[in-house]
Amino acid sequence: MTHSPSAAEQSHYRICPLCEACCGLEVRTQGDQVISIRGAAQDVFSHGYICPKGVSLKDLHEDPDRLRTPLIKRDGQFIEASWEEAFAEIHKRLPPLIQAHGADTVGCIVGNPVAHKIGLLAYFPRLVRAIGTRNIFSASSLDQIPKQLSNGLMYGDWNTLAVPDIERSDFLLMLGANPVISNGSLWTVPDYRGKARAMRERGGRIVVVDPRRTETAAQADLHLPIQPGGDAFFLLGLVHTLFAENLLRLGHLGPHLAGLDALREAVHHFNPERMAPACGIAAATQRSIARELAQAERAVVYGRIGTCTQRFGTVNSWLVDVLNILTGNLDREGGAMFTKAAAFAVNTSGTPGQGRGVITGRRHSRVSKAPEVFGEFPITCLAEEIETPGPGQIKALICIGSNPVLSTPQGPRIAQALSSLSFMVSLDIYLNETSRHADVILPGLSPLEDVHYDIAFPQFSYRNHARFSGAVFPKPAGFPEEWQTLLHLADIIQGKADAALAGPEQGPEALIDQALRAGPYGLTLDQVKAAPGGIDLGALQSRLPEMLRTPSGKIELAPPMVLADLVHVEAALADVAEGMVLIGRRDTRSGNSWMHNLPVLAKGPERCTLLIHPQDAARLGLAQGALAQLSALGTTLSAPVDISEDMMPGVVSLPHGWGHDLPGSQLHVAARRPGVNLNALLSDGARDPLSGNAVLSGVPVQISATT
Ligand SMILES: Nc1nc2c(c(=O)[nH]1)N[C@H]1C(S)=C(S)[C@@H](COP(=O)(O)OP(=O)(O)OC[C@H]3O[C@@H](n4cnc5c(=O)[nH]c(N)nc54)[C@H](O)[C@@H]3O)O[C@H]1N2
Ligand SMILES: Nc1nc2c(c(=O)[nH]1)N[C@H]1C(S)=C(S)[C@@H](COP(=O)(O)OP(=O)(O)OC[C@H]3O[C@@H](n4cnc5c(=O)[nH]c(N)nc54)[C@H](O)[C@@H]3O)O[C@H]1N2
Ligand code: SF4
Ligand SMILES: [Mo]
Repeated sequence: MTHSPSAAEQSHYRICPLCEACCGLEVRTQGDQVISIRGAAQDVFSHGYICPKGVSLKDLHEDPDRLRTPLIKRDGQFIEASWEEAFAEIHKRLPPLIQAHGADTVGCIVGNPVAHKIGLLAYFPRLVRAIGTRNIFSASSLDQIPKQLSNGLMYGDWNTLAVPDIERSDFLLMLGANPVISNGSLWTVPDYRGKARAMRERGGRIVVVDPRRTETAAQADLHLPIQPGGDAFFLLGLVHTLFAENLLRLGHLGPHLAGLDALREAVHHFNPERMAPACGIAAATQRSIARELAQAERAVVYGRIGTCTQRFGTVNSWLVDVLNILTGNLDREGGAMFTKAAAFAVNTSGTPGQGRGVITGRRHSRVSKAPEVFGEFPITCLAEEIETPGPGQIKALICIGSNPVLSTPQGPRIAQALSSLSFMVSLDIYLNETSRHADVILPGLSPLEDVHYDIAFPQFSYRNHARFSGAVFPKPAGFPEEWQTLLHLADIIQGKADAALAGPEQGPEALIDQALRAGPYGLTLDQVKAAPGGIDLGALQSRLPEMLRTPSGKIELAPPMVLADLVHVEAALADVAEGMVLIGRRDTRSGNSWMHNLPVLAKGPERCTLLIHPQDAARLGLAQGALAQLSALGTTLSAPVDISEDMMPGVVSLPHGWGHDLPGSQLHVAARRPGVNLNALLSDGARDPLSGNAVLSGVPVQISATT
């Protein structure tokens, strides 16, 4: 990189792609150097908020380990290649496999960064269509798919998710989320901490339900520790109380509901006394929270990943919305409200108030027979689909911005399976734990070389907005954008390997402009580009019934598939947890598995530590800083002990996304403090059968002192 001190300093506006808060940043540059990154004060949505990850975009841009050319593996070694050579290698090896074994022989995995990149999110479906494979997997089944399923069944669209209208709310009940650290999820809310503080200053109350007294719980009015996996019982205790004590306040929702009687009947047996031992929250507390929720002027329940990554993830996600509905807080100021995104939302297109709804199980995975949900199979089925011979076996893989070796239960088994593939392509910016298994790696651009418009997150935002950011730096000559790479791969598969790369008329800017024009505000991309810091489209507004897309045109309060699972909730009441259980954790300076190579984030104390309550530590003879051994499913890992009163007794916490000591990766900073891979201890057979989501929390583990 050349430093040009004579060049003038310039200021650029960039929307951060590193988490769901989608903050606007001000990037100051001089020549081809980044001088500083700050929150953009003029951003109409984030108003200057930034976290340390936003600052790390400089390190990411400059990271010498970030790939700047395609790599091809020859005799087990990666060598740098031109784009032509890389595409030629794919052309030589992938289409013959499809011809020999059929389209399903190609698996596709799509990871978290794809949701933050318009060039990947809007274009990967075209690649998938070109291949015609059923074997699609994504990080969604490690994360939010239960919420998408429950809301799809209730409101008719996978992305119709109500979010807390925090700026006008008096009471927030939050489960399984830690937005002070995560910066929010399925709720795009930059500076949650500031908004929560403002809410409390005007007399609002926040209650956090979490096995750990998290940073979010510490800043709330009340923390209720819950037995991991116990949310269904707690939430059912609340719903039961609302019916039993006649606390229903349906208000404006009444005419739009279907299934109220079926719901009442279904929860009849789940009284708080029976729920208390299973969730660890006393019956009296369940009742008082239910009353508080019903009686608050404007209240909202919000549940996030901790409620999804459980056996009853879909039931939990449904119960959260049920509570908002029964207390009249859905689609109401200060409650749980639906956004009206400026572009790309299903719930602003087609016929208002009615639609086809969602269905699952149109096909089933070959080995476990898991139903397809939202067009995907559970990512925890990936290894078995590669390992198991027979028609439809996955022999080739296209991995787009995903690191399943670290992010998915039984990651080491996945690594083994990947090494048995006939051919693998990774679209990734690093040579890491997963892409080291590829035969060809096709890199993406630095986020500072890319245009940005969020497709997904304006559909879950605390306020309506339209924002676009252009590239800060020109992209390197000859380097395709990721959407061009995807379209070219589609061409190769369709026998058009000689086609030129697609031009701008097929690119994201044309797509955004079309979507904005067709959207509910009739905007154009030029208008959005011309507005410094984006266009504010106002506070959320009531949208019922126009946003519904169910066949009935009603909110389905009692989806049969979900009600049927209550039999299993009932049966699980008898399962008394014995021994220690493991939960995960996020850190301010992490982003799942891939940001540990950025110096500004890697500095500071060791983060891959085992949090344990003092009583448990004493009983197990574990001292602060000593190495503990954690064992499950025949695997043993060691991690330094961090004794903490914040943990619930009987529960320990280890963060995910670590384990950067695998041979063949090229992550020099991360390798210095690799940590251990939590997912090596988790079962890939444990799923919510409705949504296919993996169970990542409340997993039994044996802990001992290292001898
Ligand atoms: N035990 C446990 N496991 C978990 C979780 C948990 O809470 N506990 N959380 C889960 C959740 S919520 C998620 S979303 C998943 C994430 O799971 P994944 O999506 O599989 O994992 P990431 O760590 O986000 O890895 C992203 C990959 O994309 C690459 N990448 C980054 N930027 C770009 C880019 O611009 N272009 C391209 N092509 N590639 C890029 C990175 O190098 C990395 O290889 O992890 C899940 N795993
Ligand atoms: N700094 C940072 N930010 C991130 C990420 C990151 O890795 N680092 N990842 C991003 C991604 S991909 C996502 S999906 C979001 C997730 O955003 P959040 O949903 O806010 O995720 P977490 O911080 O993992 O919070 C989940 C909480 O659930 C708790 N929990 C665990 N088990 C249970 C249970 O059984 N019941 C209940 N009630 N709680 C439980 C955990 O203790 C934890 O505090 O964060 C995003 N933001
Ligand atoms: S909170 Fe999220 S979007 Fe905002 S600067 Fe940090 S990583 Fe980027
Ligand atoms: Mo996620």
